[in-house]
Formats: sequence, structure tokens, C-alpha cells
Amino acid sequence: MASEYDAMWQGLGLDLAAHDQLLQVLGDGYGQIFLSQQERPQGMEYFNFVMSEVHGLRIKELVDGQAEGKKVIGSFCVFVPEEIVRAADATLVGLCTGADFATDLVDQVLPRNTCALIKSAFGFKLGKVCPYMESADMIVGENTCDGKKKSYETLGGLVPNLYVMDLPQVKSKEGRALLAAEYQRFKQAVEELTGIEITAERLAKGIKIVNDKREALHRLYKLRAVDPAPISGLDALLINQVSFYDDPVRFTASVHKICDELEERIKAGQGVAPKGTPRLLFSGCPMAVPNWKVPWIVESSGAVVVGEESCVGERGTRNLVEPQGDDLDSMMEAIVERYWQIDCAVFTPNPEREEHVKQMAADYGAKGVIHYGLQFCQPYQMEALPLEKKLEATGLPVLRVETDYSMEDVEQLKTRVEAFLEMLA
Ligand code: BJ8
Repeated sequence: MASEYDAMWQGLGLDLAAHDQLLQVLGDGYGQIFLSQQERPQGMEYFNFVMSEVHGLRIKELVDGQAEGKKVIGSFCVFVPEEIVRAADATLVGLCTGADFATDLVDQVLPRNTCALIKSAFGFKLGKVCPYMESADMIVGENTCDGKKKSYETLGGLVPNLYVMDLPQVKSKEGRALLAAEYQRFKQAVEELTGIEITAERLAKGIKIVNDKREALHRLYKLRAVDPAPISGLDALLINQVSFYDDPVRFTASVHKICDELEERIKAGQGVAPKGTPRLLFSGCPMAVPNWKVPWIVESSGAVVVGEESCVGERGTRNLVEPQGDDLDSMMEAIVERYWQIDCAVFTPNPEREEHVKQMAADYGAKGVIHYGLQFCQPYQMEALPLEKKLEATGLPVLRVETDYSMEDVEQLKTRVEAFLEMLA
């Protein structure tokens, strides 16, 4: 089907037929999962619009910006500091994807036992269907899990602009020094890419934009603590997913707008499900767009998801950057301090994550936790068992789910989720 964006997509090197097919599947899935929900807040219309234009208008904005000299940087991880990118008037976009594509081509370059998230990014590249990857002026790969860091060696041969960021895996003094050094190196790389020197004034502006975005999401998270829940877990997840693509200032305003509406709903005692509906917390691997499978199964089984202990969720947005001074060094130090606290499972040991899950369950009134692990994701799978034992010892039941992006296990997962909900009742 012809689109007003065909010429732009072609210019980016997309395979139009394959891309059409992807958009069709995406649109159908979105309609079935999101638009069929009852009692959706009106403010979700903005996010519907963003999703309908996620490969269209948003890409046009980025491409138009590039014509004026603005750069686009793609990333696969919440350790890439958006503040530094913003300080150079560039845009950071997420490149993780949540759907299988071109799997036959992916199987030729990656082992079969690679997690779906990595395979998906490669599928979108090899299938030529990701306008974000194709429009990026720089792609940042970060050394986190083994799958990611080794796959970047292959990705480096597929894209001309891969920048590899090294990251620590132990929260030691040396690990922190590595993070600080890598953020300095990244700042320099961004300056070289954009031709803009990142001054204290610029960095302060970048910090403010990103802090504002996080604060808006914190406000949304707090409102989800109310019973009846004023917004579904699916819609809240979607907002988190959109945060990786949308213009941050516009996104922040839209999140505040929906929060105003949710506050009114709360005052009126209105929710997306009746008071007393079982409340669950997700914990584990990130769910990149359009990975909606398990939340959809959970919410269509009669529960409501009230929080995500995930990088597409609170792990990705917890804490603000709070500089102690207004000079460049203080700001860079505050950036390091904020990201240093991310409790990704690639760190060993990683005790903060357990505390955060407990805290979130208490704050949001969750009666149980769904541990979401992608197949072949060793860091999160390895943490799942001890985490489950510790949470269950405190009376918080856990359902451990191991899945991928296929729909083959939907019925089986549904049966397990229903049994879990019965147990919670
Ligand atoms: S900070 S969670 S975004 S690394 S699912 S690719 S871990 S095998 S995504 Fe992540 Fe940064 Fe950590 Fe967050 Fe590997 Fe697991 Fe795949 Fe994963």
C-alpha cells in the first residue's frame, strides 16, 4: 500500500514491501491489544497517534532535523546517557525491538540460542525495516551481557557507524572509574559527531530535559499505586516504550496531561478494572515495542499490572541527575552517579534489584510478581531463581516466565497465569 512516506523510507534504504508487511502486522496487533481495552484514558489518544506515526512522522522529524545539521544516535541500553546527547542538540532513539523479523537471515549470523531481543535488532537490520537504525548517524553498542557485546562484533560489519561503549560489571571503585571514563569518551565522540562543544550551560539544559521526562514518568508510576488502577499496565508500558522514540519535551507534556486526567479519575473512583482486581508487578528483561505479549495475557486474564521493574519501566527511569555544582565536572559526576545506580542483571553481585522489587511491590500494592525472562538471557534467568526464593520468603508469590517473541506459547502461558491468579485469590 502506497504511503506518503515511501520516498523517505526508500531514501533510507528500507525494503518497502517487507516494511509494509511489518506495519500491517504492527497495526493489527495494536488494534487487537490496545484499542480493544475498556475505560482507556482519553490521553492515550496521543500515544495512539505516536504509535501510528512511529515509522512515519517521527522519522520525518528526525530526517528534517538532520537536514538542518542535527544528529540522531541510536542505542540498545539505558546506560547510554541521553543528557550528553541532548546537550549537543542531538536525539537519542532506542533501537531494541520486540518482534521477530527476517529470522532466516538472522540465523545465518547469530547462534540460535541468542535472546529474542538481540535477534530482533539484527532481524530489523537485515530485513531492512528499521528507519531508526537506518537514519542513525551513530549506533552505540554497549558491553553488557555476553550476547550483546559479542553480537556487536558482527553488527560492526553490518553498519558503518557503530560506537562501542565499555561498561563495568562489578560495582567497585574501579568499575565506577571505568563508567566515568567511558562517559567522558562518549561526550567527546558526541562532540566530534555533532561539531558542538558540550559546555556546562548545554549540559545543564540536557540534564533538565531528561530529568523532566523522568519526573513525568515518576508521577505516572505513583498514580498507578491507587486501587482501582486508573490506567492499564499495557497502556503504562506503551508510554514507557514511546519514551524511547518521541521528542522528550513533547513526551513530557503528554505524560503530564494524561496524569492530570488520571488524577481526576482517581478522585471520581474510576479505574480500568474494579477495585480489588489482582495487582501484579513485572520484573525482568526489558519489553521493547511491540513486545506486548505477556502483559496482554496477564491483563486479559483478569489482573492489572501496576509496575515494571525493567529497563522499559522503573529500572530505566529511577533517580534523577542531581549535580552538586554548575560546572561541567560536577554535572558529569552527577550523570555517572545516577547511571551507576542502575541495577541491571549484568552486574555481579546485584543485590539492589531485590530491594527494588520488594519496594515496588509494597509501594504499588502488588500481590504477586511475574518474573519475565527472555529465553537464553542468562543474566536475568540466573537472577530469577534466587530472587524468587527471596521474594517468596517474604510472602510475595512469583511466577517465573521464560519466553520469546513467538506466539506459540500463548495458550500455555495463559494457563499458567490463570493458575497463578487463582492461587493469589
Ligand atoms: S541496563 S537490562 S537495557 S543491558 S535480554 S540483550 S540482558 S540476553 S537488555 Fe539491558 Fe542495558 Fe541491562 Fe537494561 Fe542480554 Fe538478556 Fe538479551 Fe538483554
